Amino acid sequence: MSIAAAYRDIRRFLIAVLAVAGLGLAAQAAIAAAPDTGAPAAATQTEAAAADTATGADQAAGEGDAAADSEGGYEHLGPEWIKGQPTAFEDNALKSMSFQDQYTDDGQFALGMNNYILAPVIVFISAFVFFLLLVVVVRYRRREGREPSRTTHNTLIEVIWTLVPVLILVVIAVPSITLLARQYKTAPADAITIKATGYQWYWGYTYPDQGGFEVISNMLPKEEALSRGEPAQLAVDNRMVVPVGVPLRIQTFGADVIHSFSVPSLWFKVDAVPGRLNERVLTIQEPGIYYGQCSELCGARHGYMPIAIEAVPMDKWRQWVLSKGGTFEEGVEGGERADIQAPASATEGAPAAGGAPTAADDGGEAPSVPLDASDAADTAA
Ligand SMILES: [Cu+2]
Repeated sequence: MSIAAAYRDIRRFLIAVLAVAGLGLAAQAAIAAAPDTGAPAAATQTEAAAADTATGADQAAGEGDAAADSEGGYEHLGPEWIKGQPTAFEDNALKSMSFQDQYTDDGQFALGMNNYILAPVIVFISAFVFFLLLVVVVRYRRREGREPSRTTHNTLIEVIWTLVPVLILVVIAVPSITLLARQYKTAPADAITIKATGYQWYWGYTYPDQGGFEVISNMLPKEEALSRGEPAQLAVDNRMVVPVGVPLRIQTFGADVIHSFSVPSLWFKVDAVPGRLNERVLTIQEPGIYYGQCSELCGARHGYMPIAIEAVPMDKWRQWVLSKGGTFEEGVEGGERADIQAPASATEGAPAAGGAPTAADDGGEAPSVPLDASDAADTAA
């Protein structure tokens, strides 16, 4: 056996090792991208809180100071109920780069499509192209002196490299269009309407079916959020409280500029546009707290108008509505309420931009406009 031949064998072995290592890494990435359904999203931050507070919505009463307001006997969910929030890189590097766990049917469908169709297709094609490139670079390098084939117009190869991509696109298109259609589904007639209005720079949640009261939601200062066991920059003074397991007709509206109502763990993002009422149906599967953020650059404090949704069982939600002075029409569940959906009446109760709800009304808790460096650094990420 000549030295050249041995050299060639070693080279082939090295290529094979590289290819296997590449495929292995790709497979690992695909597995890591799969949802970790066993553990709750908020593990590290809330485990301590959960340990001394037994789970169960009614037992949140122990979290006296965690409740922003408890009038009317309604106790807010404590931090052990946090389900939808981002993961820090330090806590779990892979999870911090992936999607949040999903708590709606659409979200689970979309996440499944990503994990079981898109990610494998991307990984396979990338690995395949990389492998071919590697073979060509090594095998036909000048020093070897091999003549590559100059084949042109090979019918079989051309048919293959046309049909295979078409098939791949069809495999992607079917669930993709299905997902699009699901996201455009209109809310059923008996859905509960909640209107989220974006203001510079906070959210207002109006409940037109329950008498039209509005809840103003401002971000909590960092220390206040952390003392309640909630994530800084995401915790708010008044959450958007909604019933779990029933369809909600979420309408969005911009009082001043375009905002965007976005909650990643609920697969929900709808722009809030001035002069226009957008809507999308939302059904949350489990009780819990789900955080989101304004996702349309809307001005200086765009990064300081988080969204916090508190999903609770229907009877608890009714209790909350009553505590806010809301009302329940008889027969509302099945009745026709088309008149309530009219944009004019829906916008009437909303305070003007910079109007009624100010920092002073909330006890001056809202941070003032010149941001301090630590806040800015947190949001820059
Ligand atoms: Cu905004």
